[in-house]
Amino acid sequence: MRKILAMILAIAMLLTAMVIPAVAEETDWSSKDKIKITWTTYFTSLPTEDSHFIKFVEDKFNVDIDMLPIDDSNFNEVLNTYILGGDTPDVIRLKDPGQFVSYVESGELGVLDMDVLRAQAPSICAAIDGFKDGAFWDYGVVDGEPYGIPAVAPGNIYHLPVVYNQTWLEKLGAEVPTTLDEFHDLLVRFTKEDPDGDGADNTYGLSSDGLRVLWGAYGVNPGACDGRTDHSYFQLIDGEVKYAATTEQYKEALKVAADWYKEGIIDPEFITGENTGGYWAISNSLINHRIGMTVRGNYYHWVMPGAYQLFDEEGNLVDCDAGAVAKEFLAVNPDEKVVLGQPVTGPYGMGVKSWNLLAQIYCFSKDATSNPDKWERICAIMEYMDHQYVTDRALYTDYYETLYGEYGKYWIWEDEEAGVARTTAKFEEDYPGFASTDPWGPTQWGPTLPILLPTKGNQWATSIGYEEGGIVNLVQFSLPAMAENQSNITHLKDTWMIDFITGAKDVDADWDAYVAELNAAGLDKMVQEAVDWYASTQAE
Ligand SMILES: [Ca+2]
Repeated sequence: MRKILAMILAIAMLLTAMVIPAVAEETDWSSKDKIKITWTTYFTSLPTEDSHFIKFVEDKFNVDIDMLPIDDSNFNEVLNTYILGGDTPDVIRLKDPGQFVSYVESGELGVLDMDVLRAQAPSICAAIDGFKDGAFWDYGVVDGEPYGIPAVAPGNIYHLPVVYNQTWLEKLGAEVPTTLDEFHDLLVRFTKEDPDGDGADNTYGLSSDGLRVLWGAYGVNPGACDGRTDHSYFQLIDGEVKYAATTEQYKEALKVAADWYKEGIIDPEFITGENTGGYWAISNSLINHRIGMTVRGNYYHWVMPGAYQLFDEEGNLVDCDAGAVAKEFLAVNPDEKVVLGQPVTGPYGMGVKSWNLLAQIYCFSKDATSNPDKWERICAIMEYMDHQYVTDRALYTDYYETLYGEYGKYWIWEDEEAGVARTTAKFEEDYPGFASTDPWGPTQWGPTLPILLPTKGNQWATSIGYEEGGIVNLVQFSLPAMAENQSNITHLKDTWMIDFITGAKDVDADWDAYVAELNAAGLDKMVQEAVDWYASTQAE
């Protein structure tokens, strides 16, 4: 008996010894000097100094947090005044990553000690390492030196939705297309076979946003021609940095678009775009039966009611509601449905635009990075507060239990099996102003991570293959020449796109004039800058 007990104890000790290195080392911060840290975060109105989250961070990490009063609406301008006044905040959640390189070049930011970051913020580093082979670290590197931590908007892992009017498909006895030829055939049928059944010749295949499927089948995203969200798309093509809208692939695709226009399957109103007002993700052209498909918004905007199920507060599985745009569609067409398809396969593979994944860059004052005590503390705080984004169940649960308290009051499992929590109706009632706008305080202290929490909605998007086939912008923030010229260049690009498609210009005969006009407006400078930036991120 004793022997067995001794053996069990020995095994238990062995197990303990094996487990210890895997658990993050707990530092007793109270034994260290108290330090003051100026921090910036997301809020729309100022949190109180003794808000729940600020107090928590101050107590746990033995720091005095000065949360700077820079609200989101004029963040860039106010941040600038701090920096110009010599008061660079210690922790900068840089809302416009386009400012990052110029801040580095004017000497305002500190170089990160990556060894300390890796030791104190293992979850953050592991998440960035594990996403696209760590490629996003490059956004924080200037001339081979690390100055920033990329914050990723993980929902943008899913490409833009390829939306079809399912009721029209059913009426025509057609399937969701998978090749460019099938896609074209369907557009012809949407145009010629009266899919809305009103007896009038008043429908088209697609409009400006739907053309993204054609561009994607040629491997590029030159943007829709309504210009609003498609500035400066750069892609790595055959190892070279290219501006998408001057590539040979785009030129080839434009010829197809011009043919389609002649054929009458593109809505002539594509020139002004599909959204005639209201919420940005709405395609009025699709909702109002002008066209049969679109590529607009995000997948969750178009989810039909009951597409998947999720848990309510009592833990019962219930049908999901319609997404924001699906709701508008159903209000006009209560007996119809939309369905989400994939990009189609064409001459250069398949793909469709993804929104930028780079949301912000976290960067730091020289004082923060050169003072080892301060840098260590900042890294540890970001790590702890970022446990809200991780899939490690123990860290994630600890975060909720420690910060939101007793289970059931302010937080519950949205899906316990999947490990996704959410706040309760009681929480929304007690703290009605999202995140930092109330005595609860700011919840965002470190970069959002490229980890997609398996919410029921995200599980559904993954199940329909929406993580695959996105065309990603290589330069996800604006460099200086880009910032200066891109509005004008995008406008020219859009005007020429319309002229090429409608036949006002000829793709072969006028292509050189098009490229020359963009270059005269600064495109060549912008491309060179992108090439140089990309090379600088590759330097050791
Ligand atoms: Ca009709």
